Amino acid sequence: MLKKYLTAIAILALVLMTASLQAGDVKLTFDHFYDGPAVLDALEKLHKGYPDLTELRSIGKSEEGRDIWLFTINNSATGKDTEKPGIYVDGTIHGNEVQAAEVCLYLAWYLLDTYDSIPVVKEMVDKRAFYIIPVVNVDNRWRFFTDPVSYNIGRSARVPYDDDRDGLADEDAADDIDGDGEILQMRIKDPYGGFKTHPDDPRVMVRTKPYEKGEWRMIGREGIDNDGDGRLNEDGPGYLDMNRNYGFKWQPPYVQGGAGDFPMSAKPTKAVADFILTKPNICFDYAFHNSGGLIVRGPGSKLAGMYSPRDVKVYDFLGGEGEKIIPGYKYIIGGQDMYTTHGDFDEFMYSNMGIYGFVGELFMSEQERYRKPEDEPKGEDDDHSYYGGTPQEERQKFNDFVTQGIMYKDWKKFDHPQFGEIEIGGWRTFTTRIPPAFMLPEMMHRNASLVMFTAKHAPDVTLEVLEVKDLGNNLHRIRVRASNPNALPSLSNKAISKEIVRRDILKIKGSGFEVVSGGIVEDLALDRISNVEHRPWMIFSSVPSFGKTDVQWIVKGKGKAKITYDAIKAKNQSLTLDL
Ligand SMILES: [Ca+2]
Ligand SMILES: [Ca+2]
Ligand SMILES: [Ca+2]
Ligand SMILES: [Ca+2]
Ligand SMILES: [Zn+2]
Repeated sequence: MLKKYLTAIAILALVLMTASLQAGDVKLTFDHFYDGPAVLDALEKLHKGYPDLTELRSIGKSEEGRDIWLFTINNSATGKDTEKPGIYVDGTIHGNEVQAAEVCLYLAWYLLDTYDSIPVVKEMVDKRAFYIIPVVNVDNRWRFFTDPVSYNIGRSARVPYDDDRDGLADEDAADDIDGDGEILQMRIKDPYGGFKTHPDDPRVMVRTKPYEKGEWRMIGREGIDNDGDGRLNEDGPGYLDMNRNYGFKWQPPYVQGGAGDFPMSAKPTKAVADFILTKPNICFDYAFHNSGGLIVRGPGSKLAGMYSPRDVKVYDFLGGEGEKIIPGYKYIIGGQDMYTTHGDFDEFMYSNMGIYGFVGELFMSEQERYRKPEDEPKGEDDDHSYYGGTPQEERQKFNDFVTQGIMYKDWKKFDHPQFGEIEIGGWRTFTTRIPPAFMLPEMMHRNASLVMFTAKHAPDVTLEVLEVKDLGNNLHRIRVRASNPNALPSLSNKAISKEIVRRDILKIKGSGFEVVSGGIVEDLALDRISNVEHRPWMIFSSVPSFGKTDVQWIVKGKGKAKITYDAIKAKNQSLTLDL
């Protein structure tokens, strides 16, 4: 009777356990943007829905006192997070690059929602730890939804900074002078202003030829000269660019704009770096930004030097596959194909921490086209006449016929306190670096899929016995192989060469025998061994990308031997054998 009762309890417990892991329990939709409170609400829902697989905690506070939320996905039933390869993913270090947070939320939701239904996802969640920070710049992403802003306002941390060195900090930001809740553009009638109205579309201005008289002058972002210094909007909140504030070869603001007063001076920068230091198992990171449709790797500057060919091979494999997973995105080298950056997160992760990583530049303006592929025009990237190679009048057609005109605000007269009669209008806040909401789901799924692809390629090391050979005289030769079928090695070449992380340890232990020698098998066929000089039972090494490391021990005596593989960034393994 008691037995029956206990069985019933066990079954009930099992039912309750599986109930908390039921897929599809948490309904999140991805056809819109999540504002500040909605991001936290989504994370809380996911945590509540999958308490056994997730953890939600704050890693610190921002300048304005907002929490920076870390969402960890780890199945504790299959081990502690730090015992598994870790994948770090973040978004929105630049507060205006909002959709980066949605990609992070989507990734978290997808991994949990399909845990039961897609075997590959279950395996990935069971074997990896995911550390996801959807919003690093919590202050300015929050404000992107509450304050009047434009698509290019809010990149900075909320650290006051005197940009124009007049002794005042943040005294002249852009202003929503017409009170419509957005910061748009201002133009004023001026025959010498360099722009004229497009003959087919009065919203569009085109540059005048040098000998031509024009009609308009662009006066910049909506605003007034708040401090009366004769300059407009010259000193908005910040500027401290957290992605120039990290510690690897940090350069002062006169070399690197936005670098801040010293490395890690912004609170979120420091909080993220401190967190990374607590998770040495992280083997790959993905940081989402906009825009450009890019998969970017370092080096970001010449100061970082060349990356080793071994590491470049790993990057090239993942980046090459990434271009197929996200059609249209290009895999590039930041400092070479884009522009030089000092003190960025990606370089910190690779050069200081020895961790591979990509920057994902979301959004391709080319997708907002209104033409047939054979009619591709060739334009330069000029905000006024062209954007992303697309003439502005074509972009307007996309706006009119594909988004029903919500992307653009028509020019409207306004009496400016300093300029007199002007006009305000232009591309609205959720455009230009941000896609219309209907284009979000595919972008999120494909980018999350590339993260999952790299996660699958985290090191999975297995041990096998190649040989136990009786050499006579009570001696045995043991050869063991540690192999890795995935693209990420157990340690990057950077981590090994700079001794950032201790190497993997292959160890033989037991009683009744003595380890006479031990070493790495350089060539199995030629019997070429690099023997270790001291403590031959313990061999420091690593397991390469798509490869193996063979080790050999010669032992004297008999008994049971336990062979272990102990790694920082791969799961530990062990096997036993009888001698
Ligand atoms: Ca100032
Ligand atoms: Ca406005
Ligand atoms: Ca000023
Ligand atoms: Ca001013
Ligand atoms: Zn960015």
